[in-house]
Amino acid sequence: MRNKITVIGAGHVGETVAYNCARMELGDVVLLDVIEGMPQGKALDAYQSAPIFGFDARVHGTNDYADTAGSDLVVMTAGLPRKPGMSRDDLLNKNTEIVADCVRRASQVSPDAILILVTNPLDAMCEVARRVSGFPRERVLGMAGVLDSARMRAFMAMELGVSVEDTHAFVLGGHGDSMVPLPRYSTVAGVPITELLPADRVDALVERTRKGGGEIVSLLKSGSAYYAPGLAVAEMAEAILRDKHKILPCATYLQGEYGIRDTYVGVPVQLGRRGVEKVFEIELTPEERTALHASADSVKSLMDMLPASFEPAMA
Ligand code: TXD
Repeated sequence: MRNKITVIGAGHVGETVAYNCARMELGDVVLLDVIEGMPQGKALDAYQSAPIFGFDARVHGTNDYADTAGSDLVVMTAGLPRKPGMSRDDLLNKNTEIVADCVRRASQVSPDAILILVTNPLDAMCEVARRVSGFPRERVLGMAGVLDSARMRAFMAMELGVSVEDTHAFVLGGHGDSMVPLPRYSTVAGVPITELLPADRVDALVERTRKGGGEIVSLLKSGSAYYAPGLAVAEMAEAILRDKHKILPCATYLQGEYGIRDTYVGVPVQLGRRGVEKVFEIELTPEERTALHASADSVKSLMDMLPASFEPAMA
């Protein structure tokens, strides 16, 4: 039997997630949005590419949560994107309302699903979903590190003129300006970039990675990035649904790892059919550790602004 994947929010990121999951034959996809007709139209268009591409996965558009029942994976992309000059945190209040409502409805009809959050501010939205769904931390995680690492890899390939396939990058921390790219763990064919580039070029790469989302927002003028974000989610979905035990940086609820507790923050985790199977604690220098803690503190201050209690999904 095929997996069932629900994507909530059929905007730029949602449609890209849905299309890539179908194209990769990860399962049948249900694309849901509040706007009537729009998810149905996009789903039909996506499915009409199946005969050309040659993938066997249905794509179904809907406005009704009943159609999402029994999903193995629910990807949450609904919410407002940033406008130029806005920080991800400026989206907190409106997107908290949207995410709480969507996760409540989705988790009621798919109580065994794994939830991947995409909506910004990412780490705080993961916490909203965890509290509303009541799911264990293994089944509520967020996409940011895969995208931020891909951005860093793209910048490394551009800077060094090498194949993107030879690059590997690690970006930890919250999905915001305080994220922590780790040049020591970022390599080209296994060689750290700190040995390949002068310090000022490494610093420039780190800075461009931190501001990678904002760079696209200001170029686009309206909306934010979606090709790389959509594919980053599909990579996580594949690791989970194909039980690959793949190690990827994901927003995860830490319970003492890295000396951080009760906060979502991006760290390397192993993803498989049960969701987050293991949190990896990699060796950090005192400076890297301080930066990770500062990033976790900024996530925590945002989490403190969330409503004290949410109506749980099973109420
Ligand atoms: O790395 C990351 N985590 C991110 C996050 C990378 C890129 C985008 N990131 C965030 O994802 C972005 O800041 C936004 O918060 C979300 C979605 O971004 P997208 O670019 O897809 O926004 P769109 O195109 O505006 O789409 C949002 C859709 C739109 O179709 C709305 O009608 C729908 O969300 N929406 C809803 N659907 C269902 N239910 C409700 N309540 C609802 N409200 C809005």
